[in-house]
Amino acid sequence: MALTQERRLVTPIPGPASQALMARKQAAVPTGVATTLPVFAAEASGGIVKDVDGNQLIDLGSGIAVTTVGVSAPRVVEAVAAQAAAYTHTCFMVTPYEPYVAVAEALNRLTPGDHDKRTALFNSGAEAVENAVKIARAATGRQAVVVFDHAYHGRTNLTMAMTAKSMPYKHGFGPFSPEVYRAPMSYPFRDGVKDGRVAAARAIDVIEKQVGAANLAAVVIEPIQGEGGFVVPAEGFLAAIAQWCTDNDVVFVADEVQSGFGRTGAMYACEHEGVVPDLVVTAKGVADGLPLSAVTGRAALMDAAHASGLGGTYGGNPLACAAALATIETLEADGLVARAGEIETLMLDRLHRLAADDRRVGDVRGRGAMIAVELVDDSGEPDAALAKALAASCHAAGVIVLTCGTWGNVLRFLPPLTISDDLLHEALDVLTTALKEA
Ligand code: PLZ
Repeated sequence: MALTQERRLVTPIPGPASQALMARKQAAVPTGVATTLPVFAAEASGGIVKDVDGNQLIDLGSGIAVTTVGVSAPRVVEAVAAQAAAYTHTCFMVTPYEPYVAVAEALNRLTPGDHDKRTALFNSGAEAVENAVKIARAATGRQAVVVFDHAYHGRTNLTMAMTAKSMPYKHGFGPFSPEVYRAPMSYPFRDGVKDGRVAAARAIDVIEKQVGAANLAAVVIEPIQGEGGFVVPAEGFLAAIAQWCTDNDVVFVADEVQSGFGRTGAMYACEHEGVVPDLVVTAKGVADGLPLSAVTGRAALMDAAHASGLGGTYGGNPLACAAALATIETLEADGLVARAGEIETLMLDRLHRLAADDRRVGDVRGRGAMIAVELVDDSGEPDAALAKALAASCHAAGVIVLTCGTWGNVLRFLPPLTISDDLLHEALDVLTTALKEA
């Protein structure tokens, strides 16, 4: 790897070079575009991000679950460079090219289920979610969309409506797209319902009474919620919702933007529950940082949209497709999906021990390299201040961690699958110290 895989602080965080860049940012970039850390990146590889002052930070964020195969993975760098030299763009809607088709073939193979599938490519997660809704509406002739409490689906107008949390994602940005309805999520730590079928019955009752299956085009759900708090629904919840969709000719859409592509120790998180979605949305980890997203699904549904009904100038850009093919090769050749399982074992073991010693760690959850702790106060109420303080201590000590959750009280860990055990342990040592001192 290009950088020595070690945490090293040579200045306080942020150092002078980062501070100077932050001043330029403030003068050039609007306040709305905020940053988690006040440091600017200069270089990154493996589990390390090096900043412009020469500090080396342990990366437990992967750019929000994007650089799953390791930032600037060697095969990706090589493939993108070769593609850039051949052609950067022709527009697939004008003169198509083979890498797009190869990515579609790969996603048809890698997504759950062995039915006949088609894949359409886009740029961002939100754009792909929107297209999944368009396809479901075209296929069913219905308009309503059901999403869940704590959901996050993006920042475009339709996906803002689908996202649950007002601040910061929606506040002041309405009016929002109509025909979006919200059902109760299964959130075992908060709702106490450990039987997923019971939680599903509660959601289905809301859907049937407040929307009506005959009006409903799609149910869109994150198999493990991301921004909403790494909420893993109770076992059986996803399967029961999916079965209800099948029984009522409603399109079941899995938003696997954050949970997909090897992140959770399976190619897609819904595989842990044996669920086969009608449509799967992929983004983030699919192309190691190049903007690429996809909707993959049953051929009959995908073909419901009329010719030229789907597209976009950059969708399936050749550089992003080359990156995706190299990402897939890396995941498969290097056994990284299995590595996510090892990371889960290591992290859950350490974090469960932390929780046993400290009541403020109310819940430890997640799968693979998508793991979180939910922090609570003495009465079990969400403790956002503690999450914020812990994140700040980790950042100051050179560990990149992110927060999430409806109440902002969840610390989440999304390391690249190429990170070493040593770096993971060191990062967890930093967290343990931070908790003791908080
Ligand atoms: N669906 C499940 O996690 C993106 C958003 C960060 P885009 N999550 C990170 C932020 O604050 O903007 C996400 C997701 C799920 C959809 C999206 C949207 O993906 O590529 O950010 O549009």
